[in-house]
Amino acid sequence: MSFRFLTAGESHGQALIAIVEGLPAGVPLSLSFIHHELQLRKSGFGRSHRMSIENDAVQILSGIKNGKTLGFPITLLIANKDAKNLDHLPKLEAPRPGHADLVGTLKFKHDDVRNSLERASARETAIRTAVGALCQSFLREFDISFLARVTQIGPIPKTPQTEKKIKKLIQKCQTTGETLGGLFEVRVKGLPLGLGNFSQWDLKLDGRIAQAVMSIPAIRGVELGGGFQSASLLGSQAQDEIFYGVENKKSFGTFRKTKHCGGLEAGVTTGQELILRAAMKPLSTLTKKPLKTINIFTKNPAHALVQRTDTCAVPAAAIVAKNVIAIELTAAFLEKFGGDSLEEVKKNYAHYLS
Ligand code: EPS
Repeated sequence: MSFRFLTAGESHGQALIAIVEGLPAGVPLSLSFIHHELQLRKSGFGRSHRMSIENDAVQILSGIKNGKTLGFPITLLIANKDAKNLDHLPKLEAPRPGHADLVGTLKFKHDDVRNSLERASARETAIRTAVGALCQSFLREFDISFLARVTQIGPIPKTPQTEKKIKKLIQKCQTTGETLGGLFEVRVKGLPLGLGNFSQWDLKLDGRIAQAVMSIPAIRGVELGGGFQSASLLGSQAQDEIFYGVENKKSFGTFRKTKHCGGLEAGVTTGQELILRAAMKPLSTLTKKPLKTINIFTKNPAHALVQRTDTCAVPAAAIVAKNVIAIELTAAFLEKFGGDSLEEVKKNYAHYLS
């Protein structure tokens, strides 16, 4: 059975839901780890007031018994504390540039910009983070571990020395109603050589990971390893030369002295660390100086609608990225080593590495 999942829910609907299928039976899952990831997603300076309203407590409605997966569909639910009766809210007419507002309203022939805004909201990433946390728990059984960190906020590189400067910039933007983007990095250690497949374009793991990260609202760029900088290097400088002779079963004893390829060659993991960086644009709700738009009914010029927003959500996006990458890696791992029970998957894995 292949690994797959779906999410449902609106930002101010009753709940966010995911159904996750294809995790083998016997995977230990800790609710507190899922909550830990969800709390990380809510954290970071510059987040909106919504973060203090929601507790993001996950309920597991199916597929888990005594803290272990049963091998059946797992249903996760996060109730929205800020749920509203969406039938009775005033209609929104002025789509924000840069959000789903305009394209969603015209595409679905809605008469209310709110409809698309509700589903396209980054609130959906809460339930995807919960799915990713399940996947991280599965991958941990194979000593695969994840790290996410913010490397830049707005124009300021993030170092211990610049933290105060960044905080000040975010505070200034909070007062002026501006928003800030930034850069983050995700690293994954312990991956075996051989996840992903170049025999078809859509099986290539670099593409699948990039798509997952690009699907996070406001992500505008993704790079692996040397990424965009490698464009200015010579061929002799931009590859990771191959050596042999390390005690690393996961790479069959091969190793590299450089990290240009970011842990993937031809869409297949090499057994080195996976290194991904992404760029997030500033969010498009500007609370004090709304952008120019049109009224969808009159077609007259208007100011874009204003609603609660984050001033800066880059730390949250980094956590979400870590988790959506965990989802793609889990899918690829199960494609290669899949079985109905964790024991079976572990046997397949051990056999491959031996
Ligand atoms: C978010 C929930 C949203 C926003 C934010 C992220 O909640 P609300 O709309 O009630 O404030 O705070 O989403 C956006 C800024 C966006 O543009 O989508 C969350 O849970 O991450």
